[in-house]
This record gives sequence, C-alpha cells and structure tokens, in this order.
Amino acid sequence: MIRPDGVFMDGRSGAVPKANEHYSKPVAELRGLYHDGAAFDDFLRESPHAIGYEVAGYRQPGSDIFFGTTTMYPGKIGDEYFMTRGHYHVRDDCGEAYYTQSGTGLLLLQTREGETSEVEMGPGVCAFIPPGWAHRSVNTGSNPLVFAWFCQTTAGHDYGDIVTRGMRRLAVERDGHPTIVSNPAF
Ligand code: PAN
Ligand code: ZN
Repeated sequence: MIRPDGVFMDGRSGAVPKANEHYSKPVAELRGLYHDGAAFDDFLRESPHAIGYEVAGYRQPGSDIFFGTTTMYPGKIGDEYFMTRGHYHVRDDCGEAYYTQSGTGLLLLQTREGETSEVEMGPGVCAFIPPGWAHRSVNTGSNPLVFAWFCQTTAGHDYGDIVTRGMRRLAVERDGHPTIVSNPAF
C-alpha cells in the first residue's frame, strides 16, 4: 500500500524538500527555441551558464499521479521572454493543472488541430490544461515565476513536435508590455 504524505512546496523559491526528481534546464540547451538566433548567441556569450528554469517533482512508485514545482527565472532573449520547452502529453487523454504561487507569466497553449489559447499566470490562479493541448509557460515578470503542477504519471512528454516546428504564437515584449504575436516561422 502506498502511504499518504504531506509535501511542502515553497511558493517563493519553488523548493520541494521531499522531491525525488529534479533538473535544471540551462538556457544553452534551448537553442532553436527562441525566434531571434543572433540574440540567443549574444545572450550565451554574456551568460554561458544561465539557468532558464528548474523542476522538482514528488513521485511515489506505483501511484497514478505526481506533482511538483517549476521555478522559472526572469529574462529575455532579444524581445522574447524566458520560457519552457513546451510539450504535448503523449497520452491524449491526460490534462494537467498549473497552480501559480508567485510571479507573473503567460501559459501558451495549442492543439494539433491548430487552435491556440493563452492563460494569464499569477499568484492564486490555477490554469486548467485540458487533454490534447500543448503547453508552454513564459515568465513575463522581473521575479521568478513559481507554479505547482499536478499530472498523471503516465501522461508522458512529447517535445518533438514543438522542437521541430515551434509554437504558433510567441510571447514578446512590445513597448514594455508582454504581447502575444503569431510565430512567423511556424
Ligand atoms: C511540467 C513541465 C515543466 C517544464 O512539469 O514539464 O514546467 O516544462 P517543459 O517540460 O515543457 O520543459 C509539465 O507540464 N509536466 O507535464
Ligand atoms: Zn505537461
């Protein structure tokens, strides 16, 4: 029998002391994600070791659900805000919830059929990600964006489609404000 537990997730730092899965994603590994390749090269020359985001997960073997936090650092590559890779779930019947604890951001979503949507991320807002929708989070603020996520363990991540084609819409800064624009390269 799997035992119940109480798991503290720090809403400011994103730290999850009981997490048993972690990774840090260096910006250097996100080549090709940002629309301005020259700005990406400039950024890496200045900050070759910058971390874009960190993920901490709590998973119990045999359970159907797992959860954790994503902590996204603030920054931009050219006019495009720091973002996660973005993915579809391999299982088309698995959605997810993103509960923002601190910071400000945007969640970009799209379906394989070509629909798009955005959800504003801010403290206390729980984004509902329905099955079948790819999702990418973007930190549009000047502080870390911390959100807790809750997902099925067997959902699976399909990054391939977005790595090769990008997403239909981009979150960029225009006149000092976050703005959604069509991705000319999609
Ligand atoms: C999240 C994401 C996390 C990092 O846990 O995996 O925020 O984003 P990428 O995986 O797109 O780089 C989630 O959506 N899990 O399913
Ligand atoms: Zn997901």
